[in-house]
Amino acid sequence: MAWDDKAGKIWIDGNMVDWKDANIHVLSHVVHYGTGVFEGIRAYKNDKGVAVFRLKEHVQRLFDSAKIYKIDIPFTQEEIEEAILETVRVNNLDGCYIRPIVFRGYGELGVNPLNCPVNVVIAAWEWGSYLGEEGMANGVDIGVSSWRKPAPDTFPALAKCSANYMNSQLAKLEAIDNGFDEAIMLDYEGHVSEGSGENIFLVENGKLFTPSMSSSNLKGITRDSIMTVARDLGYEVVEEIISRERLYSADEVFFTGTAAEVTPIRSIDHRTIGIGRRGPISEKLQTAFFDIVEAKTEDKYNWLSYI
Ligand code: PPE
Repeated sequence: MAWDDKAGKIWIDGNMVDWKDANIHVLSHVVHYGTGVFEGIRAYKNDKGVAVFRLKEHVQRLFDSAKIYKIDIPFTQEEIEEAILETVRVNNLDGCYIRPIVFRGYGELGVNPLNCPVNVVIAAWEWGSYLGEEGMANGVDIGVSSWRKPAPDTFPALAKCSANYMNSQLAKLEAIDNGFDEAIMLDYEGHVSEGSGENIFLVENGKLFTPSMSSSNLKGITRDSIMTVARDLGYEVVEEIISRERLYSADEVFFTGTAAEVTPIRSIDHRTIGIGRRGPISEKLQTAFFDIVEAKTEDKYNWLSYI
């Protein structure tokens, strides 16, 4: 197991706990029913220090996810923001991935969650390229999953909740079985939604397209960042319903996500996309993204919170 001898501290309900002692009861509500909402955030080391990327937006989404499931977080947003910075600080981490999770803990079992306490945990660790260094430079191979995203009146896509990721896992497992790096999922109507843990963009004739929020996708913070950067660079960005076959004929396709950052896609369902490796616009946006987090350009959108 990769984490067998892991050291470090994990923030639990206001206290720093040793990594190895950060345990919960096996009958916690979250273990049985997936009763958790979480975030994935990255921090980057640059010449000015260690900076957490879009901290406020991630914490806001965490609170929004919790509200959907009537989970009252027993801390303020400011307290959670500070706890996230503190977790990175005490672990002496440079570039890292941060995982805040709010869940229903140990109380009683039964679908009704209301008699279980709400626990808050923040962990951080080093996490390299999500789909591999090689994929960042040359692109990854993906397949459209036979598993669809849930309809809007089933699992709300705007909530980043633990249970949603059982659906993502079906797609990811199928992708691995088929020799792909990652899956792309369609929504309940058969339109392009997103990857198992990423949003998706297409480039057609120099214009960017991404599925609108009506396609059961997560409102990705990297998606928003790339739309902002792209528009600033003079590209038109369109959010609309996207049919599957447009993926095949696009000039470029790429994933965005906290873990995946900006990952180009070189093939979909064994069809070569564009030039068969990272395309010029994907590269430009990837560079613009890393220039911001690595403080090579001015943080003009105020996206960095230094620890
Ligand atoms: N869609 C899904 C389903 C998703 O899980 C993520 C993030 C995104 C889109 C992109 O959202 P954002 O990170 O705000 O740009 N996936 C997280 C979890 C990955 C994991 O394997 O765990 C992440 O990237 O942190």
